[in-house]
Amino acid sequence: MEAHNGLSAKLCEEAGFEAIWGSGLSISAALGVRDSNEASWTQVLDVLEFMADAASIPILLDGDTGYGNFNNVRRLIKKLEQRNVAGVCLEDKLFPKTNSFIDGEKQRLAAVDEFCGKIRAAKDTQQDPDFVVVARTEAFIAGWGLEEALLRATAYAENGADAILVHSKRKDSNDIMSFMENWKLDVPVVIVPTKYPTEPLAKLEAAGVTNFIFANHSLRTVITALQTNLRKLYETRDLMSVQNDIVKVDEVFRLQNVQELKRSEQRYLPDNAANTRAVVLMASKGDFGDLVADKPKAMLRLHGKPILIWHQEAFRRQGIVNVAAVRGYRKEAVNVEGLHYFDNDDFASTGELSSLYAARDFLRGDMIVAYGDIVFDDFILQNLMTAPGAIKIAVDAAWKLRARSDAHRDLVITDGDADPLRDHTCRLLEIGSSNRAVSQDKATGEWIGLLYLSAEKTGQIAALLDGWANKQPEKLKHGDLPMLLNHLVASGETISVVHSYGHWRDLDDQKDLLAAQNAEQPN
Ligand code: SPV
Ligand code: MG
Repeated sequence: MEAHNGLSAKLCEEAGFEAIWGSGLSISAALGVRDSNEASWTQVLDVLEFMADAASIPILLDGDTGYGNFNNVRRLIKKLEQRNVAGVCLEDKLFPKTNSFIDGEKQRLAAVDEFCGKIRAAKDTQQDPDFVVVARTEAFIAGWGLEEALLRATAYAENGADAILVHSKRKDSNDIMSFMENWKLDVPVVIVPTKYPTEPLAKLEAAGVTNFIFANHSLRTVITALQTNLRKLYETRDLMSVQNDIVKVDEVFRLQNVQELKRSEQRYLPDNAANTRAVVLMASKGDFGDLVADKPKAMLRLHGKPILIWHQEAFRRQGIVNVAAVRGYRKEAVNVEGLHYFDNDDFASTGELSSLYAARDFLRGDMIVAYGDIVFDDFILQNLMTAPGAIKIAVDAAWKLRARSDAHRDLVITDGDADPLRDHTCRLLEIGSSNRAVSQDKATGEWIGLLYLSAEKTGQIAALLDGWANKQPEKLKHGDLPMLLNHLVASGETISVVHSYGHWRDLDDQKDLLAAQNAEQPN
């Protein structure tokens, strides 16, 4: 059965056919060119490669005249074998060939001895003993008749052809039947009954034909379907006019074996971003005066968009679609679509850990925990996600260049020298929190407010917070994230510090917001 690309090859196999005809006519037509060697042989080879990858049944390439002399045939055979193509059919015409059904009688045939040399060259070149070389005679097509057909077929068989293809353009099978009556060699005969479709194959089989090629019926099916449906769509401008006549998109996915990719992603992409969740802590009011009279600061607009949407989009660009926000102050004004919401109604008297714990049900799997009042460039989050480590924080090594509102909050001390170029990741030793001051002299950077936790660490921290909720509620109530990080370091956890230089802002007050609005857009 004919195929002309990977998809049609796969459909041939699914329909049950035993082998594929890589038709020169169909491949060139599908490429939008004529069957006159307008597509180069390597362009045809590229199509064959897709076909061979898509189907596991054997493919017989319609190799036309072999695209040149014996030497071109040798290279063709080598390349076909490398691509797992099972065989080639060579025809005794002259390069550049013309399709047999176009002015066939005017077409010149190759000299018999020259063509026999091509067959021998092909057989001598093949490495796989199962590779098949079919010799096709166009004697009937070119108007020479039975005698020439038999003479040529015999010479080709004697020079090593594995099968003979006898082509005819009569509307009946008389050429073929007379050929079969006189064919005495033990070499199989293949036919292409395109022009005599009313002849029962059983009759030809009884006459000794062993192989039949349906040479262009996939392509012609596609053309019919396309012409019908495209016309309907053009005329009606209504997708429903073809809806019931076309396969569902899911069928396309099935043919592409999308499931296999999904399974493999699970196997080979352990840090699959699609499984990562993010939680944005945005419950507190902040020092924003009138600007936050009716909404929390995460809903303040920066370059036309609420800060919370900047977050949502930044996460989505890294493949994180499962995002939660913990609301508090003016929670009713937080209306960004597509987020999970949790509420810390005690926001005025509690700290960040209470907000994080408000999202307790969301705390599972790989997680990003983010402050709600920061904006950052994509690479900061990307580096945080891809750096090694189970607990990671994004830290700005250029912190001294920033005007900071707090003397030591979020300043980090690490075991490295904080040069992001030399020392991309090092370990956190200590971080400034509301209950711990760190020395500015020893600080190597400032935590940006992005924390990454592997699924295992998310689970452990959720359990730790459960314990505090039960036994030390005050700790949970007033603790901030740096305090949690210091606790983890003290209990022996490794927290990796992922450094960068600048390219982020925190928006602590109106001055920050104004500066951010006047600066370049993030990303
Ligand atoms: C082809 O399919 O390209 C063939 C068969 O060579 S035919 O078009 O009948 O010549
Ligand atoms: Mg052809």
